[in-house]
Amino acid sequence: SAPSAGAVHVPGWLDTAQQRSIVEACRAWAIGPVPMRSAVLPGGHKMSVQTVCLGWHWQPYKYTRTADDAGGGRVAEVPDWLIHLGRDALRTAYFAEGQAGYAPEIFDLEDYTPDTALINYYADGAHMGMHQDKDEKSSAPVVSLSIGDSCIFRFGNTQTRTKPYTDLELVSGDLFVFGGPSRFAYHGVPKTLPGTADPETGLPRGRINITLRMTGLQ
Ligand code: MD5
Ligand code: FE
Repeated sequence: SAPSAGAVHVPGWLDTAQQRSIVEACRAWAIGPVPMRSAVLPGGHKMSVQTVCLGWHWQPYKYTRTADDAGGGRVAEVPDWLIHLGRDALRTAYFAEGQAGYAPEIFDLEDYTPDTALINYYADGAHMGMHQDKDEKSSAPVVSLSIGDSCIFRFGNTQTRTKPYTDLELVSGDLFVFGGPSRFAYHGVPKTLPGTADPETGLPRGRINITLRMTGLQ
């Protein structure tokens, strides 16, 4: 089936108050126990996006419990409120009344227990090249939350990092769930749109994206 079968975009899912409290939590996580950093790719290129991780520490291209590339500390746990927010996101995207009816083989929502969250911060000019998320050993959906500046999100296909792809705008408060065939599709963020953030969220500049994932690791 089409890669878009399990991909559901829910514009404006988070209200301003929810976004504000998430931004506040991100400000604390960005400081420690493992500080936010730009990961360095095997070829030596430093990513323009800055990342702080919960549960597991992601580095190109693996998950570890301790941050061997950022001081060696153990990352903070994924808080229960964020796990519950992830389940709410799936409920909205896949099970809500009037939803197009992608019937995930997956589960029982209670089986959705994201054990890692990657928090990406895009300062002005930051971007993310086309890639697949395949460091996880689970095919459970990825929940993506966007706060701050809008961005152009490039949603591709499972075969190549090039066309066909669709460019769409992700706005502060938007939820995107990537399950089913879309879970392993190529995607990227060619650019953010500086100056589009609403300061009421507590993030006057830049873009935060949080992804909740099940790693399938022990
Ligand atoms: C972001 N982050 O906006 C994006 C949102 C990353 C990353 O790409 O790896 O940190 S995640 C979007 C995503 C996940 C899994 C599948 C697909 C998209 N997809 O099929 O398009 O910072
Ligand atoms: Fe990704």
